[in-house]
Amino acid sequence: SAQHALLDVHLTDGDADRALRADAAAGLTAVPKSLPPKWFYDARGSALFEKITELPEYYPTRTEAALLTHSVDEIAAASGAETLVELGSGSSSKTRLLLDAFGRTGTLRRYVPQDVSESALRLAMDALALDYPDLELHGVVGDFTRHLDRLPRGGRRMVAFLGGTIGNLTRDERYAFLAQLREVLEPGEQLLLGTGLVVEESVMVPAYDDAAGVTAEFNRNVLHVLNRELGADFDVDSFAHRALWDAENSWIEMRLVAQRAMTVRLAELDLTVEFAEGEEMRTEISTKFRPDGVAEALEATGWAVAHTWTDPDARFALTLATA
Ligand code: AVJ
Repeated sequence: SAQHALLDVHLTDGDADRALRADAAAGLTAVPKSLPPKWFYDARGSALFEKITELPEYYPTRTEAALLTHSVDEIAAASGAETLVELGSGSSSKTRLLLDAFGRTGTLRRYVPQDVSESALRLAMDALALDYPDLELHGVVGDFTRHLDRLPRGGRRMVAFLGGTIGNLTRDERYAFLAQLREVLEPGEQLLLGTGLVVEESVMVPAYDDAAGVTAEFNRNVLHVLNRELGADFDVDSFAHRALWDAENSWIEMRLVAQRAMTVRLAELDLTVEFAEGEEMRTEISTKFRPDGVAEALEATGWAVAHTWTDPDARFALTLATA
């Protein structure tokens, strides 16, 4: 394991299991039914998401990566941070772009990756320890919606929240998240926020409904997770994938559509749920922003926008804000 590396664990397998039970019980008994997107990401779901990022239709990941490649030296120079915190650190390619740029400006001392998966975090930290021997590593296993107050303090921090993941939150959840993050930081510390922007519907919808059907498999994977973890008996292939643009809410919504009437038993919850033929269950929202919408949310929650970088097609934005 990585030398000189610290790892704080605020989230155990038992915590995750309790949260899944609570989310499934609430979501499957609600009208309409829904499930939170965080349960897509078991090992298979994470692998399917990696495949999604390579699809021709799924532009957000490669757009953000190109934008970051192009702007990372400006970001590091504008930031001057001593500690880089990354929320949902998952894959490390974006991390390395940032670490290399901060290496050129010479201010960075410490990297604090935060993720829900302890195993993923350990693997990422071991690899980083080899390639960045002078960098202090301090991993945090936790949920960014619940454990922001446990982020290690000290060394002027920049918190990176990339990938457009903030789009998975509703407006209320987003404002609460931004306000809480602002609260736990010291004045002058920073946030680097990645957000998907509103573009043509004909570009956005296929990104969530690809021709090869990878996103459909990713969407249905949440039912495999419930079958395995909660002893459920979802007939996974009897649910169809649907993606739509909700203009009023400015989000892409993914749903699973029951192809026939079904009775599903969740043994571990002692719960039986009925699906009508054609019934739709929401599994994800992915909010897309107008550029001033990002600034508005930040300013309303106590942040000052320092700079915004956008790709040439205005599909994605990186915003640096100061607490
Ligand atoms: C990783 C959450 C940013 O919302 O675009 C990809 C997840 N869902 N295809 C997104 C996702 C369907 C993705 N995020």
